[in-house]
Amino acid sequence: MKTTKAMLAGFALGSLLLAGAAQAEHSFNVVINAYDTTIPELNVEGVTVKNIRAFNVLNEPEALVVKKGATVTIVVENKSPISEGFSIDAYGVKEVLKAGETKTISFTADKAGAFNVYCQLHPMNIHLPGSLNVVE
Ligand SMILES: [Cu+2]
Repeated sequence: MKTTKAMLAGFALGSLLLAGAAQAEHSFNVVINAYDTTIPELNVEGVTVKNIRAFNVLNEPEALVVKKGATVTIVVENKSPISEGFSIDAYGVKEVLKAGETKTISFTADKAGAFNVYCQLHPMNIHLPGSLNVVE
């Protein structure tokens, strides 16, 4: 009887330790920010161009690093004045966030590698691309 109880306790403890090791969690706060670079007037090769507007959209932080097998939670906040996308193809993530919107995305990082984090709505050249790095 005594042996059985001790074995059960040992088994339960072992299970807890295993579960603890397997359930590493990583949480990130990502901010999609827009920098409005309005230039009122620009003269290029004798031609005057007015009201040049460009948005530079940055994902902050640029690199998310997690251990393979971890549960990943990313809280994405869109501070851009327009809708922005948030995609990680390898993990089936494809979200659209309206201006000012915040979304929480969760998945298990079960594939190792470096994956692009990008906005699927706009050309790549107005965004600074981000990456998700899943390490063994
Ligand atoms: Cu975008």
